[in-house]
Amino acid sequence: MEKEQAEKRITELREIINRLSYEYYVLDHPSVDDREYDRYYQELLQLEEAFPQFADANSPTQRVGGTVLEGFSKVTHKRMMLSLGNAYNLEDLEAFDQRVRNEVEHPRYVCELKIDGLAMSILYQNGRFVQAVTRGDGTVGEDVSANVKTIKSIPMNIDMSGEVELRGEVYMPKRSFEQLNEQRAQNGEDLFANPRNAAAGSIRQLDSAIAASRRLDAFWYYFVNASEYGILTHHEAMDKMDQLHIRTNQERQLCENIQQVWEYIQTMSEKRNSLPYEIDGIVIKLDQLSDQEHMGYTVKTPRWAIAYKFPAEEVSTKLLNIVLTVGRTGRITPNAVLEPVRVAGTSVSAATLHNEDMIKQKDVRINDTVIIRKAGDIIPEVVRSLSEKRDGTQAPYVFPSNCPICDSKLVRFPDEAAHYCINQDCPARVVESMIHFASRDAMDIDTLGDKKIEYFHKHGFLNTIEDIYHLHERKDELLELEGFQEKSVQKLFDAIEASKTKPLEDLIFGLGIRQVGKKAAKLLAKRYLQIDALMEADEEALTALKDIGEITAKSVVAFFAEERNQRLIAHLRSLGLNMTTEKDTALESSFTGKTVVLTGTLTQLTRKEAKAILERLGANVSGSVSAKTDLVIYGEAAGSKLTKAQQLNVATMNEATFMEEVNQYENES
Ligand code: 1X8
Repeated sequence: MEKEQAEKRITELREIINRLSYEYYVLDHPSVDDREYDRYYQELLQLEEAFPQFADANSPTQRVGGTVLEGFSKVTHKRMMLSLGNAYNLEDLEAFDQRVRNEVEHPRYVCELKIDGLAMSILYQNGRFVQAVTRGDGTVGEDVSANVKTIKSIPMNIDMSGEVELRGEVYMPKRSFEQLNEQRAQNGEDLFANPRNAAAGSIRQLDSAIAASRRLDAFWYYFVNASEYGILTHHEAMDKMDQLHIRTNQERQLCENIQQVWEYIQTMSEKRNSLPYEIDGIVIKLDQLSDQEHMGYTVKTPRWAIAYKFPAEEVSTKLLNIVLTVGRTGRITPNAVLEPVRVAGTSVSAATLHNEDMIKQKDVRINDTVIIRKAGDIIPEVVRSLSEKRDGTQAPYVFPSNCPICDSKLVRFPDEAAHYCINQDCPARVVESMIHFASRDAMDIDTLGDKKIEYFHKHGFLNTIEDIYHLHERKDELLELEGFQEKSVQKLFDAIEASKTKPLEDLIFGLGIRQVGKKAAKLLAKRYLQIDALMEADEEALTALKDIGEITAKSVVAFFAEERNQRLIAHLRSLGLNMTTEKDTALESSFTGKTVVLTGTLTQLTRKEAKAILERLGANVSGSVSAKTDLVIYGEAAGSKLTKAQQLNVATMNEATFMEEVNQYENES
């Protein structure tokens, strides 16, 4: 065959196959049988082999997988991928509607199914699929293009020039999930707990041939830059996506008011189980794009949309026992030991009972039949006990008066629901404190995990935080323990040594002061710069800090007032741990309360988006530069505003630095 002729036929075959795939995978309505499809496919394969000069990465023949990656590269989203705020009942929805009505005159909503899969962003450039990125932490995701490309319903070519960014959900259909698990059971492999985990596991495969074999699919529900194409409403954007042969969910519905939204929710709740894919709620969006823009964003979620979450699945099981665990602060948590039962995709055998009051209030007794569910679909909890099922063997639960670990008397402080073991040497507390100290968010000694700490404690190597830094002195003894070789022990010592230089905020957090979480620790570190200064701070000074309340202040003062804690700090200092931090000028809070001016052409986001981000970070965005301006952020071709800022000695920042700062902040929050 002639070259020109071959090229023409290749193009033609690709178009035919793409159309047939569209009919089959998107419309679910094939016009030809599999054999005919296969003939076209084979013809294309042969021609491409004979004429390799016409190869195209987006050809239908290139979608069977085969690329094996070393890892996924990180990609920063041009616009953050936010999560949605939740609504659990009509009241929540009415409150959302009220917030909207306070700012928008005649809101219309679009209701859609909330697909239980993995959020994904895909990008087309001049009609060609170029990239698929996972949500990640919302700011930075992973490039999973090779795997997403194997999802046949996703067109590799669309009839739209310029850039098109779409967001949607990659999921595993219920049937594919069942087949996959059946197959895994036969092969003696671990089963996936639910379709979402199976989809996530498949998308994380480095070998795209495996991903291809997993029969994933996707729905697309957001045309990110629709307004650039003159589209004015979300429902038009969805229609446009249909025209482009993008697979959208057809159950969407325009609603004129929140009552109609509620009716849609009722209808879909009934339809839920008969759908071939899992949904975990309904998404409600303001239809008018200008209204969306007007409502804007909070730090974490759009204000123009909300997710109604279906009530959690509830099941009954037997409560076999109640056992207490002791946290690092000495706080006692009662836990229900349950007869294992499947809830929301996983087997559950334990659930928290929170505290004594909760047990009393729900009158939960050992041997009761109880209703359990997963709060937020993750943490198992006991909803109530079924008293009608008692057989006389259930006595009201009496909360133990002594610590289950060290037997010292438990204390319940006024105004607190929890009991505490106040024995500072309680082994459970000691171990938990060390686990917390070494954990990722604290000193990040990654080779010193929970199990190892417990093991070392049991064998007398670790009794206090200080002991961690003396471990190397007992190297010979350690090497005698089972499973510890020269190499692993050295790695452990290196990690411990490296932790000595961790920033002050991590140390403060690692100390496990009650009420002092990651955020407060950072605040205290930045404010006091040295641990000595913090140790000397009184309640009044601490309370004066923004975001530090009275309870936290009291707790900090009490912690450092204790002699053993003073000794701990002194000891850690003598061991060479870092106890200071530099004054940080360029940090996320530098935007808070500042007057910021944007100028020039930004390349990574629009002016409006930059403004929205700054406002979310607490800045005041102004249009003109004056002596009152704190910061000018400039893009390309910045003109007089930048010059004026320099004349007035106003701080300036380029776009790249601004993006870095924003990302850093979003990563931390
Ligand atoms: C998440 C989801 C959205 C939709 C469907 N399923 C989801 N899991 C939708 O818009 N129809 S929107 C969304 C998000 O914004 N995080």
